[in-house]
Amino acid sequence: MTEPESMRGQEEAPVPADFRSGFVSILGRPNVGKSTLLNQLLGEKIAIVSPRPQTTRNRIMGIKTMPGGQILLLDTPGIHRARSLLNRRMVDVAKRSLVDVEAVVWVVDASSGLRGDDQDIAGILSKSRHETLIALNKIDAVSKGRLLPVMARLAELLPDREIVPISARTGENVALLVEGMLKRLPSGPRYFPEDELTDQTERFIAAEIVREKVFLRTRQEIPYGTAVSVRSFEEKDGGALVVIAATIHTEREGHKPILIGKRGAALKEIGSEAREDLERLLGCRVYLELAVKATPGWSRDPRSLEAFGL
Ligand SMILES: Nc1nc2c(ncn2[C@@H]2O[C@H](COP(=O)(O)OP(=O)(O)OP(=O)(O)O)[C@@H](O)[C@H]2O)c(=O)[nH]1
Ligand SMILES: [Mg+2]
Repeated sequence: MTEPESMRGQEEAPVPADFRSGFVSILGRPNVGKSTLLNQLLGEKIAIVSPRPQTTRNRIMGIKTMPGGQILLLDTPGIHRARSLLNRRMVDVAKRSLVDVEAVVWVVDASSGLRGDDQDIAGILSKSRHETLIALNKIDAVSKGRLLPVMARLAELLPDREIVPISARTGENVALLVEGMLKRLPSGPRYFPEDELTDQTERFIAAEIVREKVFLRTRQEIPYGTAVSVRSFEEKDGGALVVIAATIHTEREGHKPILIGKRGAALKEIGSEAREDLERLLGCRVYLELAVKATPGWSRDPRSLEAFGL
């Protein structure tokens, strides 16, 4: 999602003297709403979201530019006690995101309360030098009375940090969170052009959107055994059409017929839902061709993981 280098920075407004900028990592255990928060902060959906834990597998940067500053937001995979190679890598990605960031937003889920993984994260953050803000998320789903004990427990786990109760879904109090982040950033330049939203390529986002639809439509171990690669991504008709060919890889041969469905019905639905999202994001017509391929054991094989960008 970038413009050509030569177009950058040409007609940009000058940066005021008190402009602030820097990296903020969005951390938390799986499923607390980190990606929903990133999308809400940007006002655009660039990170995939699902009701299942461990949806996000990569570090995704979102760029929020305001008159007073530019926040480089890092959405990260959920931190948990991982066993599998894939999940251990995901957790490493999240932990590594702490290197070189100026501040951290720790997202916790008010609707489920605090869990063991939250305690582990509090442990990590209590030892880190980072300025930390706590986003107590999903307040739209709980009564005020239930927030207080969670806030008290948070203050025990990680004393003296600002807690901002928010709803990443509705946007309630998210502006307050932005203020808190900005306050914690040093003065600095505008690193990216104002209209740039992410460092992810359109190709990567296309693969992710297909994976989101698989996560939304499949159950049990199937979504976790799925990876998506984009075979080709071509602009046609002077940019009026994008033709994308992608492959959904399954961990097992037996998962293939489930993803394809009766006479291809399941795959067709995944394809048309993904196409609608892609058309909205790319602002043009999209032709999406999907194939399903069994790549047994990919999630345990370091080379396959690398090939999938994991
Ligand atoms: N009610 C409510 N649901 C939310 C809110 N924020 C996120 N959710 C839901 O929580 C689920 C998980 O959201 P994600 O944004 O994918 O969570 P995540 O922390 O990125 O999860 P991983 O990528 O798996 O670590 C989805 O079903 C979201 O719709 C919120 O503010 N209120
Ligand atoms: Mg996520």
